[in-house]
Formats: sequence, C-alpha cells, structure tokens
Amino acid sequence: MKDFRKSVIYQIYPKSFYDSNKDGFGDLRGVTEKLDYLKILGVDYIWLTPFYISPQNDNGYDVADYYNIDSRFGTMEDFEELVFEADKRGIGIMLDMVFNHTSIQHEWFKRAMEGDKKYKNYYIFKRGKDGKEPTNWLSKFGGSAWKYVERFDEYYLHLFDVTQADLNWKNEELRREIYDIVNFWIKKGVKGFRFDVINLISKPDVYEDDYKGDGRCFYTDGFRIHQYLKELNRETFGKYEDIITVGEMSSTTIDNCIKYSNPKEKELSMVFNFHHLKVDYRNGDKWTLMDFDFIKLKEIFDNWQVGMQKGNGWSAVFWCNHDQPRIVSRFGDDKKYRKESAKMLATVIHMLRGTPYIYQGEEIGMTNPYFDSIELYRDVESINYYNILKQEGKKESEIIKILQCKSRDNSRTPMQWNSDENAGFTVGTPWISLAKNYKEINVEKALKDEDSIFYHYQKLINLRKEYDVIAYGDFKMILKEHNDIFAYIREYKNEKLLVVNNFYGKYTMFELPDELDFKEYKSKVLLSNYNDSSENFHKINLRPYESIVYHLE
Ligand code: TEU
Repeated sequence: MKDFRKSVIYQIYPKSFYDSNKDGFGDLRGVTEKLDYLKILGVDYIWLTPFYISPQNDNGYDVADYYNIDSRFGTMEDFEELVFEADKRGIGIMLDMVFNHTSIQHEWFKRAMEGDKKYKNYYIFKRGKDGKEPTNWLSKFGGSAWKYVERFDEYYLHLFDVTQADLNWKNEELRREIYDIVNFWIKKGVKGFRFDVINLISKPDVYEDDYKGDGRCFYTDGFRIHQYLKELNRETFGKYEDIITVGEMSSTTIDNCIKYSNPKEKELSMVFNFHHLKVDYRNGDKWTLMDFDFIKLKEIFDNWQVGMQKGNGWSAVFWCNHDQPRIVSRFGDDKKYRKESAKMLATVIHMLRGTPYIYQGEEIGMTNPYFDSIELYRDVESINYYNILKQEGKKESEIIKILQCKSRDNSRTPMQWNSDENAGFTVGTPWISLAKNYKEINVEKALKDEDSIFYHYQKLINLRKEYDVIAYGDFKMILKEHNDIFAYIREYKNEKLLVVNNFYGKYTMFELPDELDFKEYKSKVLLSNYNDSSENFHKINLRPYESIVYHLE
C-alpha cells in the first residue's frame, strides 16, 4: 500500500490536457494516452478535475449529474479503461468531488424550482429582508451571494456563480445522497478524492449580515464541519485502507486544518490551504497588482509547517493548480531565468513537510499566456471581474494587465506537448488559445534535454522515495529575516537536509547561522539547479535563483 506522505500527486485538468478525438476539448482517452509520460515522471496519483455532466459554466465545478460523464470528456468505458491502465502503471486515480453546490441544471435543483419540498430542502432558500437579499453576503465570483426566485418570493444561496446553488448539508437525506455518490465511485476503483471547498459546507443556523466582511466568517470552517467530515469518512472512504483524501480549504486556520488531517480525528488525509498564495494581493484583494511579499511568504510557510507538525496534521504542498496563475510567471522569472527559477521553486515545495502536488505543465515550466484581449478569456470569474473593474472606472489596458497576472485562465491553456500546431494538444480548434511560447516550451523538448525542468521534477520525486527525511522529517526555517534566501532544515532520526534557495535573479550570500554546528556531519549535494554547486554549505555566494539541497548524516 502506498504511503501518501511518500507520494507525489499530479493534477490534470482534462479539458486542457490532451484531445484524442479532435473536437478541441481534452478528454479522458487523452489522459489514458499520456499515462506513459506520467509514469516516466514518476507520480503516484493523478487527481482529475471534474468531468461529470455539467453545463460547464465553471468548467465542470457546476455538476448537473454526479453519476455520469459529460460526453465531451468521453464515456464510462473510457473512465474504466483509464482506471485500469493507470493501475497497471502503479498510478492511482483521484476524483474531484464538488459537494458545496450543484449546477442549477441538476435534477435536484430543477425539482426544487418546481416546488417539490423534498428537493427544496436540498438547497438553501431564504426569505428576503426589507425587500432585499436575506444577508449582505458576497459571492466569491463577484456580486451578491443570493438569487431571487419570484415563484417562491425567496432567494437561494450561491457562494460561487449564480448557476452554482449551495447544498443544505443540515439535511440528512442530502448527506445520504452524497455518500451514495462517493461509494459509487469507490466501486469504480478510484484511489482518492479531492473535496472541493469542503470547509464551506457547514452553514449557520441563523443568517445574519456581516458588518465587517463578505459573509465568509459565518460559513468558513462552520460549526458542524468536523461532524460532517467524520460522518463522510465513516460512511464512505473510511471503510477502506488505501483511499487517500484531500480537502480544499478556503480561508481556513491551522487549528482547523490539524483537526481535518490528524489521523486520530478520522476526517481527511490532508488539506490544501491558500494563505501563501495571497502574498501578492494588495489589502487582500486579488484583483490588484503587487510584487509578492517575500518575507510574508516565508512567515506563512513557517507558521503552517511548524503548526501542522506540532498538531500532527498533514498538508498538501503546492504552488499551482487550475485556479492559480503559473508559478514561474508569478514568483519566478519566466524570461531570463525560466529554467533556474522553475527548478528553484520546485525544490522549495518538494522538500517541505507535506505531500507535493504538480499541476500539468508545471513540470516543463509552462508560463502565463499573457492574453491581451478580453475575447481570449473563458473563465467565469475573470469575465465577472472584468465587468466589475470596468464599472469601477478602470481603463481597459489596466484591466487586461491585471487579468494577465491574476486570471485563472493563466493555468488553463492547453498542455504543450510538442512544437506542432496547437502544441500537439489538438488537431481541432482548441477551446481556449495556447500560450505563444509552445515551440520553445514543450514536453518533447523537455524529454530530450537532460538538464530540463522535467528531469528536475523527476529527481525530486525519486528522492522522496529514497530519503525518509524528505517525507517524515521535522521542519525548521532558518534566516527568517533574509530578504533573498528561503532556507530550511529537515531532520529525521540521524539524517538532516539543508535546503538553500536564492529566490531572486541576483547574487546573494548565504551563511549558515552560528548556532547550527553541523561540523561533524558528512555532507553531499543531493540536488541543485546548477551543475557545479558549492560542496561547502557554511558560506555560499549563491547565483541567480540557485537552489541546493544538502544531505547530512
Ligand atoms: O475553488 C475554490 C475557490 O475558492 C477559488 O475559486 C477561489 O475563489 C479563486 O481561485 C480565488 O480567486 C474551487 C475550484 O478549485 C474552482 O475551480 C471552482 O470554481 C470553485 O471551487 C467552485 O466550485
């Protein structure tokens, strides 16, 4: 059985991965065809984002039928074949389960709208207040979180798009339906689940205005959340030894994440949190431009690493996913030092305490596409905010600049396989444009270049298997105040790792703090992004984005 702490997980956004049937839309067969590539990389699990029947208003996170596959992605036979072929290669399939909300096209919601009481109680319908929405809460995609339904003179809650209606987890009948869905997919042979915004499912008993914010304090890590997760665990995956789970936790806390992921609590295997990815939000607002705050980034990692370790919790560690811009364009340098900075960023994440996630294309250093016109964007959140920023009076060129850095479409452009037309992703018309640099940045090139970012990721994955200290070691940050260096130590039994990273494109001096006396240790360089890194780790003149991992024993 696999130990998830020794595993690396690869995230696939099937729509943009590989199109096997020429319709411009990636599909499940496309994933099966590329399994050998993932086998070479060495990943243990693949997390697939939703491919269930959906109107695709939010690219599948608006599920209309949890039991069936959207024909654009393929058929149930295609899915079964994918599970079978992945299993043959020692790769487990993880599914994305969206249970905070359904699409308004879901049968349950349709019945609710017909006035069927049973199904109305699957959702959250409330009376308005003084002719207005029940509360002043905001949707995460902009505007009010409530939608008026004339027929009932009531509103339904939608924390995301207006076509994504929030489910009522207080209703036991609804919870049973959910457990049936999870059990259905377990029987299909899946080996894991990612639960979408799962810490938002527990809503309050009383709905009130939020005078200081957007409402999130009433439903984030809500008061029944641990009860719900324990029940979900007990009724579904908890019955099996080899199923791993990860919860996507929005605006959460360390204390809650310890509870979500400490094995004693019997909730989930691990958690995603996003605090480290908000260090380039001005005053917490994503739709602004700001250089990232490096000291804050380190502080957040330090707090979470140490906090989770103390409470015996477990984190999913990552830079990229389908909601985030490309990391090399964000915290690295996607031009002059693309290779060096992408490798450095990879090392920083993979040597932390936690299970690393790689998002498709990250392993070849894919960049943001820098779309220069609103017509090129597809994402509902990006388009909503384009309109909101317009209304606020921002200039078109300013808004496009913001989207070029912040839009979720930055990570949703097709996977770059080779230098053929459309990067070999499709011979049809791709549903979203490609980044123009695909002739330079693609899988075929990466596999031919032994110094490529791809092989750096491959090494990181192999090292995790070989060295227990990477999976199980304690974490300690050093040089917290240093303005350029991200450095830390991992310790396990009599092994240590010293991980030293220059986060910037200029030279900087590393000096091992005096209190660390590692003189009696034998050291070797485990990994570096330069081929002649210093063997002496006491004092190093680090080159641009230089990143070195020392093993001490
Ligand atoms: O994301 C949750 C979420 O909070 C993000 O969409 C977040 O609001 C955004 O990245 C910040 O700008 C999950 C899915 O990953 C996302 O794709 C879905 O759109 C969302 O849930 C709704 O299901």
